[in-house]
Amino acid sequence: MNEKLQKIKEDALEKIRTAQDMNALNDIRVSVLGKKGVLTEIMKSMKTIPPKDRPAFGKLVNSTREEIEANMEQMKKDLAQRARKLQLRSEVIDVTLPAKRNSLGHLHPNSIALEEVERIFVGMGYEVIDGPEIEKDYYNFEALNIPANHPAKDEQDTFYITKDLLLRTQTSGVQVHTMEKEKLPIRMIAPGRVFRADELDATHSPVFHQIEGLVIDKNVTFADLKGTLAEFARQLFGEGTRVKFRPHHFPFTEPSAEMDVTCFKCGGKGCRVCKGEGWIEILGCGMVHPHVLEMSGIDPNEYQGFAFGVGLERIAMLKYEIDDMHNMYENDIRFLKQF
Ligand code: 2NM
Repeated sequence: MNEKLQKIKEDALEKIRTAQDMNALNDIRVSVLGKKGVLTEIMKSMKTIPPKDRPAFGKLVNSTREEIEANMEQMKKDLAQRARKLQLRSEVIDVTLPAKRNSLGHLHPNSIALEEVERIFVGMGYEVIDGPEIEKDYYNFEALNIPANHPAKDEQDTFYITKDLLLRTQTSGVQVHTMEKEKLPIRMIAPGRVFRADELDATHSPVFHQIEGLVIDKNVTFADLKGTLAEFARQLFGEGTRVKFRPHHFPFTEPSAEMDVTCFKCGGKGCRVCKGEGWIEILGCGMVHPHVLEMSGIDPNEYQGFAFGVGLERIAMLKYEIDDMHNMYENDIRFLKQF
């Protein structure tokens, strides 16, 4: 009997020692200590041994049970610890690894330059106004005093959709809509995409951007135009920038001029940016032609205005020293990232 007990104990301890998880341990508990377990069964065979040996045998069964239970308890703790270790190892995070970089894209030089120009004019009290890219011939040409036989109206230069509809070649149509609709005075700029039937080369593109400005008020003179545009040039190209106006011709302004600025790179000595000239042509401007005011319902005897037009690509390419127009339309991220 004692040997049988010894064998049960050794079997049980060996099974406990090699148990792989809690389930295995539980199976051992049932098969050894459970109601029908081997240790319980052996207690029931107590009556087959002589009465005088029974207390000693009972003691031995109890101590065996206690030893098995203690081993089981210890193994339970070991298994729990082992499981926790495995879990921690599988969840390890290397906090010294570099973070993943998100690629954020980049503003186009046109967008950077436009924000700058808008900031300057909004700071002087101008409104930024949008308009349609498809215009009636009237708003793109006729209302701007551009006659039917003007070379700009040639099909070689303008994308016509129908006889009367076209892709705007300048944003002046927006100014005409504003003069027709809005109350006076007006202080506005109209930035936007414009279209010309050009091939893309180093300095031309069939699609480009213009910012045109318009001021209409009582007693507006050419001095207001000069002061405004000189201040614009100083804010855009730097405090030391000087400006000069050369007589020019536009059908929609009289008198008309082109404005040059001293080269922001060399200060006027002559360099690569200004092609040795010291001066850079930056915009066209003039006093709004009385006929243009009249056609939009404004009395030129009561109100006068000045207007100007700037090429956005030209400004951006000058400021960021970009020498080929192709770069402005390819949107190569390696190019865009530089500004
Ligand atoms: C330019 C040059 C000079 C201009 C004129 C007008 C309007 F609608 F008010 F008559 N808008 N923009 C203008 C004047 C545009 O671009 C070189």
